[in-house]
Amino acid sequence: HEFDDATDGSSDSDSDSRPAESGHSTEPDRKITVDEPAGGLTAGLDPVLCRSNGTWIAWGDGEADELAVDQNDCVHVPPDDEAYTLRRLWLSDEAVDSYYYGFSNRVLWPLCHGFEHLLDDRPGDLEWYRRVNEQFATAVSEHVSEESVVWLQDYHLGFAPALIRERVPDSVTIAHFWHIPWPSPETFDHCPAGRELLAGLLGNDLLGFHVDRYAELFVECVDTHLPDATVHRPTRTIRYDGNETRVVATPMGVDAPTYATTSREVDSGQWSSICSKYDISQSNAIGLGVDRLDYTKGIPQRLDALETFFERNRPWRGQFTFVQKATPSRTNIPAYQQLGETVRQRVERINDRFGTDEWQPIVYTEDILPQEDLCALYRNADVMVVSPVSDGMNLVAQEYLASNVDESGALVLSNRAGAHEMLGSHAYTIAPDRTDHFADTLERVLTTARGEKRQRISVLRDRVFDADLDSWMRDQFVQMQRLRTGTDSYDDL
Ligand code: GDG
Repeated sequence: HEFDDATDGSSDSDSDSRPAESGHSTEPDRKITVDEPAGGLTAGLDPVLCRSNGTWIAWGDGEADELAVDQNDCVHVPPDDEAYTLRRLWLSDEAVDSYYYGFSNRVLWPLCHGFEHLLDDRPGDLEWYRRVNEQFATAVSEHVSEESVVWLQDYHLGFAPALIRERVPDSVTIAHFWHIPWPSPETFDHCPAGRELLAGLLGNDLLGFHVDRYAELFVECVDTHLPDATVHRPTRTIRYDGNETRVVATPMGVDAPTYATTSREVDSGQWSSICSKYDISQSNAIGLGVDRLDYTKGIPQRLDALETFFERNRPWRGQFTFVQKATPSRTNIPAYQQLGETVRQRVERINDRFGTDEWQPIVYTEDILPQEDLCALYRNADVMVVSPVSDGMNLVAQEYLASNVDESGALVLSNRAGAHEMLGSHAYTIAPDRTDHFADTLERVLTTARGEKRQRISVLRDRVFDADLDSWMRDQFVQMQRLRTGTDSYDDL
């Protein structure tokens, strides 16, 4: 994969911002090497696929991927073991532009996050979305047997479940996880081919969302927009076109033990070199934001709150530094270019206004950090600020908690993140647009006694470890198994 590629049949949308994707690269001597993902869903799926000798169907990219595959566009993973098959699909530049940077990210992404005003339905994009979904469905049909389980990831494959259903035996189980929010029926009204999308998703046996609210809104949308569907609200079961779909909420977790271990391994030398690189050695307190540069993440709102904070809290000038790590993403879409400009200008303004020769209030970087450096920042940040305007879950909030092994930090969390349902009770809650309250909360966190903060973070860390990536995966597979056989045994799958 390239950096901004999330168009897998079974990869995750957070791969949008993960630098170390699984894939192939060519060394100067043209030797092909395998890049393993550092964490997240991609790494989590690896053992599941190894155990089931499964097939991972994913969009391939670049010369190295093409050189790695056999005549059936397949490659064995891991290379020396042949535990599972990675099947590559090849998309033309036009397909990528229209399917991925078009319908997926100029229509479905803004729509599902409630940014209807940014919807940009260009001619031809929908048709490419349809075609690529068909391409995935055909590839799936070439790899299934009677007993197969097909697991789809995310909004890039909204039409695929029904298309797969047409092509495979009835005994095949189809499940799908939708990683972003689901909109209200009123917002969904703006969706081009909205009925086709609902019908596509109702090809699934199981459809998962992060939180109850999204699952409920999906059922409401079907009720409103698909009169031929029979909806049973109490069990969130929908019958449509001869198929039955169960809609569930299963909040995704992170690989908490790995984050904690990596953080513990960060030594003081490594931390010192990060401090000198970002010039934060002198600060008494460090704030941190880690986001894809996306208009849903509420970065301008966070900067407004920081500006107000520094305006009101003179003594914290020179003492508190906020590190904002922003990863450029989907940069060929105008709304993203504009956001990038806004954010950079606003950082400059705040730094001009309050900065001195020795100190800058905001350290802004678009660097892509290795996992170890990210964990070092998570471990040492006194305040983590996660302030999206809309966010399916937000894994960064959970990664911070897992990595803050000394339990010395605090999480400021937007009430609009899916993660708020899981962590809201002990995080410091803010509403991203309420600048004054947001700034007050920052001040409150910085002045709260250590003991209180420790109590809060300790509860939150337990939650993140209890509901980690592994438990999320198990949950999905148990539900699939239940639908297939009426039993709960994950290991039978
Ligand atoms: C979508 C939904 C949902 C970022 N910079 C670096 C880096 N990252 C990693 C983080 C984290 C990931 O990127 C971002 O995940 P999020 O969950 O915050 O956001 P999205 O990309 O929007 O993901 C979201 C998610 O899917 C899963 O369902 O939670 O709501 O929008 O893992 O660590 N990783 C490294 N260096 C960086 O510089 N190594």
